[in-house]
Amino acid sequence: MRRIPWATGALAGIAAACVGLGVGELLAAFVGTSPLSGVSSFVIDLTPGWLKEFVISFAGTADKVVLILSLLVVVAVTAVLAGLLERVRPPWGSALLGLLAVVAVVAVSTRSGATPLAPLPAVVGAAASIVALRLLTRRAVREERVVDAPAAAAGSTRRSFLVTSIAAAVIGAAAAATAQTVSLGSRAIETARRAIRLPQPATAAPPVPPGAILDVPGISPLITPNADFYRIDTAVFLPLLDPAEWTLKITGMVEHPVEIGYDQLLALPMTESRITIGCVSNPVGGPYISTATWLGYPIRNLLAWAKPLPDADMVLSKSSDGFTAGTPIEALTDDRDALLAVGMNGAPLPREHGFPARMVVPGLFGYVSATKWVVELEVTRYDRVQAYWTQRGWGEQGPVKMSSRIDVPIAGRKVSAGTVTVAGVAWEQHTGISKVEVQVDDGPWNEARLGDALSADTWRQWSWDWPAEPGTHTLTVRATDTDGVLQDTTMRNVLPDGATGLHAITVEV
Ligand SMILES: Nc1nc2c(c(=O)[nH]1)N[C@H]1C(S)=C(S)[C@@H](COP(=O)(O)O)O[C@H]1N2
Ligand SMILES: [Mo]
Repeated sequence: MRRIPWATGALAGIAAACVGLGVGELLAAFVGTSPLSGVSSFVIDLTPGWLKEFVISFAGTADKVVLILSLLVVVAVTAVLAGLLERVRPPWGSALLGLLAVVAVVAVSTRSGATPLAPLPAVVGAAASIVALRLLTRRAVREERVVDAPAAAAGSTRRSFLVTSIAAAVIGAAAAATAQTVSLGSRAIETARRAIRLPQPATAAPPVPPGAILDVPGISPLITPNADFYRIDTAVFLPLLDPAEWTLKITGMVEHPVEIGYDQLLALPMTESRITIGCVSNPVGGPYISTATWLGYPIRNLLAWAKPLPDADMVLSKSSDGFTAGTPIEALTDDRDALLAVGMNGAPLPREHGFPARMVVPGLFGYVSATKWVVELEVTRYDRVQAYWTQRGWGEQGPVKMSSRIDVPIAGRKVSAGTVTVAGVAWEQHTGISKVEVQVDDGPWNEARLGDALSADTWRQWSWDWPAEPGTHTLTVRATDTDGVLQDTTMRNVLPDGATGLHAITVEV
């Protein structure tokens, strides 16, 4: 067998390592631990104090960069060795790459809190690099054989090895770099988020009365845990906002533009309020509505500093990712708890719910009021500018619509005859619910038991014990608000300003 030139072997090794890094780091964006970050923190743990201090003394906060670069140099040298070995003594080059994988697996699995899937990206990445090394070496060998063939053919095949290996190296390295910057950034923000200590509220929400929570299995919890809170936004990648750099600006038709940073915001007297927010795209009976205990600063106070001009009628809130919402200025200046929120159920806002700060406005759909990752409030007028969803055909003002939902029994499920508890939630934020009724087939409306209201801004749980008789039945629910208005029974689609109609389910007894 003809031996391939040593430079060819080295290139094959580098390309194979890049492929492995790219596959491993990309996979780690979804599952397991990033091999590069796992090995970095492993190395940090093993590094003696004097060496750490030495690196920090000349590199400062770039110490992580120095570490990653050193690791990459080690990987590159090993990769070149692997390529050269594979050229003369296959499969010892592949074995050397396998050894790198073993180091990575040990590193990621010994991190505190490592899950069983933590080493998966390292293993899959190593496998990909070994396959790449073998394929590239085989192709190089094949090309050497045709070197004696007519010059044109030889040139084109050798070019094919070069093109393939350089392309593999570039794509692999780019994939690794992208995955790394995305996840390094998000890890840094998550670390900053975890370090935040939220202040105690100056105005606390009254405790939840025991009568507000109905003991029915399967009913929506009165306060939605953060992990279960519905999520709607246009963000493909979550915005990465560092609270140390974040500010909120109040601009536009104001006497005094205002700018406030995160620490300044946390130092203000905070209000705690339990508020239900919902999405205009929630179909009747749908899931896009949840309730949290929010901690934030009243937006009316911020606006009071800025002093809006008298002819302003809208506040255009802007997210760092370009989303905008247009909120009627009255809703932000009247006495409701329209908050610039920093806390959700006792924790700093989760990143997917707008960290470090978002708006929460009782009584309005999210798309006109609940801007996450908010960075600017521009005081303006509806006849001057349109917000994101309004430009796309949705209503301008977005007040919520009264609605009620059956959570249990689950639609289409079989239940046994006898007493069946029918239960769910009903809401009309900032007005409040006074009555919920359930109808079986075409029968009379039966008044449900209502959980105590927390406030006009939160949904209420309801339940009704149904003496269920065998057969297939339709259950329908309707609510009445505290003004005595009955829920709108007309079936309307979510576009342009929210669905109406009654939620009905069919169950088999
Ligand atoms: N930055 C930003 N904020 C946003 C949105 C968005 O797409 N981007 N969507 C809005 C919509 S349509 C809704 S219903 C609520 C949802 O908030 P949640 O994801 O915390 O439940 O956020 C609002 N705030
Ligand atoms: Mo929404």
